[in-house]
Amino acid sequence: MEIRRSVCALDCPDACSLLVHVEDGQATRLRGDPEHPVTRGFLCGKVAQYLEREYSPDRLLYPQKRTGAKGEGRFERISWSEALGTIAERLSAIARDHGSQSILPYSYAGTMGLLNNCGMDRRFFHRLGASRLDRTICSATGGAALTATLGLRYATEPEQFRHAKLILAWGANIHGTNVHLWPFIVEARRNGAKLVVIDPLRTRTAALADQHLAIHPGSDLALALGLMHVIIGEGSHDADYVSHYTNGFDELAKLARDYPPARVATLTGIAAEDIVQLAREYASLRPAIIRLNYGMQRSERGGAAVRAIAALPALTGSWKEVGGGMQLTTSQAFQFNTAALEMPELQLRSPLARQGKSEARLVNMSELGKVLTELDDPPVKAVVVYNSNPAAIAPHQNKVLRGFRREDLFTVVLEQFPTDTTDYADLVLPSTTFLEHSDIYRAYGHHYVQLARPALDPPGEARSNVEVFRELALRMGFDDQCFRDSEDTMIRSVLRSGHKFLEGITLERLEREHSIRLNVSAPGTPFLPFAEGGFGTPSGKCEFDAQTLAYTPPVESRFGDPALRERYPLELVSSKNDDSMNSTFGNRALVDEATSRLHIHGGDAVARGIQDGDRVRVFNDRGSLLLRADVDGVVPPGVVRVPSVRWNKKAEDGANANALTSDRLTDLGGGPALYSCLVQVERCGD
Ligand SMILES: Nc1nc2c(c(=O)[nH]1)N[C@H]1C(S)=C(S)[C@@H](COP(=O)(O)OP(=O)(O)OC[C@H]3O[C@@H](n4cnc5c(=O)[nH]c(N)nc54)[C@H](O)[C@@H]3O)O[C@H]1N2
Ligand SMILES: Nc1nc2c(c(=O)[nH]1)N[C@H]1C(S)=C(S)[C@@H](COP(=O)(O)OP(=O)(O)OC[C@H]3O[C@@H](n4cnc5c(=O)[nH]c(N)nc54)[C@H](O)[C@@H]3O)O[C@H]1N2
Ligand SMILES: [Mo]
Repeated sequence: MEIRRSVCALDCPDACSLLVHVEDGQATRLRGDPEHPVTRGFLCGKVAQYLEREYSPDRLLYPQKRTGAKGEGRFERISWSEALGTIAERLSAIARDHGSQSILPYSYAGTMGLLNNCGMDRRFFHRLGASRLDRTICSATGGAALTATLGLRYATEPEQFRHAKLILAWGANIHGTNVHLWPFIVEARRNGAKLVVIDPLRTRTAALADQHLAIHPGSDLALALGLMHVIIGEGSHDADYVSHYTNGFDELAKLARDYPPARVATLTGIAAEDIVQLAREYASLRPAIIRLNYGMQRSERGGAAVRAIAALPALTGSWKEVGGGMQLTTSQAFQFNTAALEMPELQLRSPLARQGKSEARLVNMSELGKVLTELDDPPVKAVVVYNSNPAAIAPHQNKVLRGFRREDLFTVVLEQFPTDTTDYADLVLPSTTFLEHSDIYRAYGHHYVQLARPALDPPGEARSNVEVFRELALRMGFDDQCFRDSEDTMIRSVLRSGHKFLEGITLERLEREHSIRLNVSAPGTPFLPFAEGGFGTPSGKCEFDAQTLAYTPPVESRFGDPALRERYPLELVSSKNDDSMNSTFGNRALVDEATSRLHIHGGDAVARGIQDGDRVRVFNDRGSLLLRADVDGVVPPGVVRVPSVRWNKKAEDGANANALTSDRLTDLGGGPALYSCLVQVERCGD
């Protein structure tokens, strides 16, 4: 038995360091590296089962071309040579006839590895002059909010949570989606810390907390302003920190005066005394830390909510304390040379240059339905999908699928599995998993750079994204040297940014050490990103910007558009399923079962004649969905939940929660307001 090393590439804050037990070339076991400071020797439920996925009989092994209608999923095997030749020919013809911007890449974070996520693919599409994709589907709203308020998407590291005395999990299902933070919280609680969860749902995390505040979806901005009302009103803010390192305090104090606890209680559904207590504890139980995750920013006012919450640690001076501050994402600390990896300047060698353009148009992935059915000048004529399953994960699914069914759309999908999206492809190319290719990894929940080499051989004829786009570039006749770069050349160039956080981190060192902490602070000392200001905003200060923070409820919410609410009185939260990863693992029966449930409150169920286990129809103007009712105390009155998302093709009605979600954008960053969604539910005979 040999132990090989790898890194979990799934789209998760934890980016775990893995040990792969291999016997006769076959992996027999996956383990979390016990020596990694954040992985700490254990894996989440889904990745512990990853070998089942790795060796699944459903894996795509060969290139295929479509033989049935779009959406039917009937294919026949072809050679790589035929597949790549056809793609090169079709893309060339489409670029010639409709302009290069009629070609659209569509990708997200199926793998977080830089080379396969945003490496050779970016170079290829830039050289082609294709439309650029604005990758907003997940974190754009929160990211834009942090940039506006803090200027840098830096965060308290997970290792410091053990020093906190108060931990707020705010729109963060830590135990479900970020379980490697949990042991640090357990340690803090052993030392007397209190854990408060602010979440509409009684998640795994909420059930394990000291206190659960079941907030109305989309009302976090009001709660943050209510906390400020109490903190500033009682003078428990840190006047010294505020005066040195922030801008706009007087306007913020004025705004907060309009949000007394009684008013905020009505807006949020949280009792006034709980709001006062939380504010007092946040200001006095020191250090206090906020683990914000992306849940709350998938709502119409999510950007302003994140801005207001990100102002709290500056208001109380919590950034000064070890175990204080806030974590939404650590991602920007990975100051890689992404320009060297992605090479946007290749657009100057594309057909765009002949039209006097230095870069292609930017197309928002969260509006894919509109993009495929309405976008003009030029319309999208070809879409190349990789690292994503848009037929399942993109909002306003019926519009998305109408787009994918267009006979005049040429669709290529690089995939490991026969997903809902591959069913619409003209050509499907089999992809390697992270256990089978080289890559370099960042994380969004810790500060370790990691390297992975292939631990296993690819099955059949699967190839990595890097290999496919390299080969396609050659077939298209792109003779630029960068399309001959090896993986190692790409890794070296991405590490060479000159930023002090990466100083001394080389491929050779990664080869020896596998995982290396960024130089965010001296070894053994905590990273305190904003202890002495140092914000990345133009002013260098934390920007409160009170004029952006007045609260209005989302259109699709209990206090939103009254006419809409009349027809669709329930708020749907289609948040993450604990034991899968977006649509990845949707082939598993257990996942399909969990993601086919509608959690509904007892009162709302009785009012509709619904009993636990009944078949129900959930619907709004955008679509309809058949599920099993689960009357189990997970949701408060007025809220329903579908753990997300299942594979449409596994369902009798061929749909999932995104048949209901809207493609309305949030207030910042162009992200999708997935969790601002009104629906109605009815009982449905068997
Ligand atoms: N098990 C598992 N882990 C995952 C994933 C997965 O699918 N499954 N997905 C990965 C990905 S892509 C991401 S981005 C991260 C996301 O990780 P999280 O952000 O933790 O995940 P979400 O489930 O989107 O949202 C977190 C919580 O926010 C709550 N929430 C929803 N609306 C509101 C609101 O208006 N206010 C408040 N306060 N809370 C609200 C939800 O009920 C949910 O419990 O997780 C990653 N990890
Ligand atoms: N209703 C609802 N919708 C949501 C969400 C929600 O909470 N609720 N969450 C949103 C969020 S936060 C996100 S991040 C998106 C996620 O949406 P996606 O990024 O589409 O994520 P997955 O559904 O996990 O699909 C990733 C696909 O990439 C493939 N893949 C993995 N590695 C590779 C590789 O190396 N090469 C290739 N070619 N393919 C690979 C996997 O097989 C998988 O099918 O969904 C969004 N949609
Ligand atoms: Mo995400």
